[in-house]
Amino acid sequence: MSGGTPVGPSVQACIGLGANLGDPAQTLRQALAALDTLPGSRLLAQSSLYRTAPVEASGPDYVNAVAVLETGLGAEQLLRQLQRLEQAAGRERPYRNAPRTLDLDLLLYGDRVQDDPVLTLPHPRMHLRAFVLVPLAEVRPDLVLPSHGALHVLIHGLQGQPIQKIAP
Ligand code: A4P
Ligand code: MG
Repeated sequence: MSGGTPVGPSVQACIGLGANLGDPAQTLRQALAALDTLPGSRLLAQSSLYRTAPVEASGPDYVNAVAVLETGLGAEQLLRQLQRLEQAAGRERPYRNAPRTLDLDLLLYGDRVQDDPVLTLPHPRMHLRAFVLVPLAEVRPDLVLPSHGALHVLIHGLQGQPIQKIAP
C-alpha cells in the first residue's frame, strides 16, 4: 500500500538497525515489522539479532541487525521514513554517538553512490564495522560494496569488535 506517498520502480535497500537503551531486542523486532509496512515496500530478508560492544561510543552493549527492503520509495523518502520510525521509538540526540533507543541507517540503496551529508551512500562507516558487516553477510553473503569490495574480505580484516548472535 502506498498510503498516498508516490512510489517509483523497486530498488533493494539495506538498512542497519541498532539500539542500546530500553529493550533493544524488542525494539528491533518492532522496527523490522514496521519496515514491512512502509509505503510501497516489502521486507525481503532480516538477519539474526546480534549483541555487540559499543564502537567509538560508550554505554551499554548494543543489539544490531540488518534488513533488506524492496522499496518503491526514493532514497531520501526512505531516509525520512526511517527517521520517523526512530522518533516514534523515542530517539533522542543529546550528543554524537549517544546511546539510543533506535538507530536506522540506510546502508545501501541499490548500487547508488553519493556524497551528500544529508544522505551519504553507501553509509560512510559501514565497511569498518562488524556490527553492520556480520549481519549483512548473513542476508547478502556475496555482496560487494562499491569502493570497498567483498564483505567476507572486509570482515576478515576487522579485529577486536566483539559480536555475538543472540537470536535467529
Ligand atoms: N546521514 C547521512 N548519510 C546517512 C545514511 N546513509 N543513513 C545523516 C542514515 N543517515 C545518514 O545521523 C546523523 C546524520 O547522518 C543525519 O542527519 C542523516 O541525514 P543520526 O542518525 O542523527 O546520528 P547517528 O546515528 O549518531 O549517526 P550515524 O552516522 O548513524 O552514526 P554511526 O557512525 O553509524 O555510529 N556501536 C555498536 N556496537 N552498534 C551501533 O549500532 N552505532 C553507532 C553510531 C556508534 N557505535 C555503535 C553503533
Ligand atoms: Mg543513524
